[in-house]
Amino acid sequence: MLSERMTKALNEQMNKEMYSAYLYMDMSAHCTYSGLGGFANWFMVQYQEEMSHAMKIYDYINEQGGKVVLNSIEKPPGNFGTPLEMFEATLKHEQFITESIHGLVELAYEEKDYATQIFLQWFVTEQIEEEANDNELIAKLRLVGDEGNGLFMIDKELESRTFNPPKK
Ligand code: OFO
Repeated sequence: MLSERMTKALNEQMNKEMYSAYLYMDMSAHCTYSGLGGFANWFMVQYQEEMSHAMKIYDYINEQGGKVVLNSIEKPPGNFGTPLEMFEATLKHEQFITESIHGLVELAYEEKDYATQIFLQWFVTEQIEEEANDNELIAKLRLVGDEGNGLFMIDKELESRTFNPPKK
């Protein structure tokens, strides 16, 4: 059973995950428009991942007998700049999400909510991966700079990313 405070916090986190999905969907559109199909694919897979994160929380609130509350989703900023700037913005956003997840874990400890503590472990691990992926791409993009060939090669590499739905 979830406390009122925990239900509210989980609903807020679900909204943040929906915003992440919306943000990456917009970034994907920006990359398609800029002729960067591989980057567009990467961000579209990221969109799918974020939707699955939101749904994981949605299912958990329901399973625990809580009330899912949907709120409006903020508009993404829209002007994304170069691929390097996009990944720097992505990392910054994921660091914000990591902090938010850690805040939820602290609340679960404070409330002695053992079920939610276990539930959140998946998200703690996932955030390590999310930030590592962004850091790796930032390093590669810094290496190639604005050089067309290098960007083209990274774009090719990102074409192969596929979405693997998380296990229940
Ligand atoms: Fe859901 O991990 Fe990114 O935001």
